[in-house]
Amino acid sequence: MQQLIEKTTQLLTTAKSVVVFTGAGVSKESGIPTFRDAQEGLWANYDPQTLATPEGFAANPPLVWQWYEWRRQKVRDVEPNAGHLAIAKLADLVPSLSVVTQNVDGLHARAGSKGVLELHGSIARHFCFDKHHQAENIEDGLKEPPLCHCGSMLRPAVVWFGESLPAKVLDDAFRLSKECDLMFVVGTAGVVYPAASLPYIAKDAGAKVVEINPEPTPITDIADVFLPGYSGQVLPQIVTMFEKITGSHP
Ligand code: BV8
Repeated sequence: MQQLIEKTTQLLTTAKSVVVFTGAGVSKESGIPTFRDAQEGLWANYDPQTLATPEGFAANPPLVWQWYEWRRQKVRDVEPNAGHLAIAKLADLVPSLSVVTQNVDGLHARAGSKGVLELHGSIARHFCFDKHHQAENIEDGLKEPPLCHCGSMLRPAVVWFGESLPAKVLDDAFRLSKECDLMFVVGTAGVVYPAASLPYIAKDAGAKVVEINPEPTPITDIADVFLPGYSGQVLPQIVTMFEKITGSHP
């Protein structure tokens, strides 16, 4: 692993523009279960891929609302982990670094990362089902969706399966992936599209790809470096090594 960390750090020393593309795995060590983990407790017999859909919500608004309420509470109860913090710190050490995440938990921003591109929206924001009117200050602990001033049910401002990603965010993510010379792919199974296409776009545009994941994924085939480990352990080692060889330790 040490040599792989060194190889990664060498790539960082020459990188002008870095993209860090993350999935649920980067929040695992904060205590947020990933999509691949069996759902916990009372949600054990529900499949996220049916709950996280407009059809799932329309079929049972209270159930889907309570699922998100449970997840929102979980996110509130946890802290960003050493992986999130290392990504935020790395942004101060390289010429340019952008975070593009599939996660809806807001932990990158809470760790200090700026301008995070949230491809799949945010569990902390809401809009109404019919018109996407924004809604603020939603009461905690509700058992069913409150109504918008227009009468439509409120829902979390996340991208559900079968829904389009926010066009501007996706365009920015495509542009950054084409322009970067180094992309970190951290904690994603790489199966949900169009997000999962970003590492391939970066690679095709000539970027180096470094993947951090305890398991290989489809993206491992195109990775220049595969670091088989937990992001909360590997990322801080990369930052420490980078500071050491560049003498950028403040
Ligand atoms: C779209 C927000 C079309 C919600 C999410 C059939 C019908 C309908 C659609 C499709 C279909 N077939 C394909 C599609 C497209 C579909 C898709 O890709 N499906 C997949 C499942 C095949 N995509 C969509 O529907 C997208 N929209 O295509 O629109 C369209 C086009 C034009 C016009 C109109 C419509 C929308 C997809 C977004 C869905 N929303 N989230 C919510 O959160 O509730 S996706 C959600 O799941 C996450 O955001 C994330 O993207 C994904 C989970 O993936 P990962 O992040 O990779 O997490 P996962 O648990 O899978 O893996 C964790 C990884 O971490 C593992 O590899 C593990 O080894 C690793 N790990 C674990 N611990 C650690 C670690 N790594 C590092 N450190 C650790 N400690």
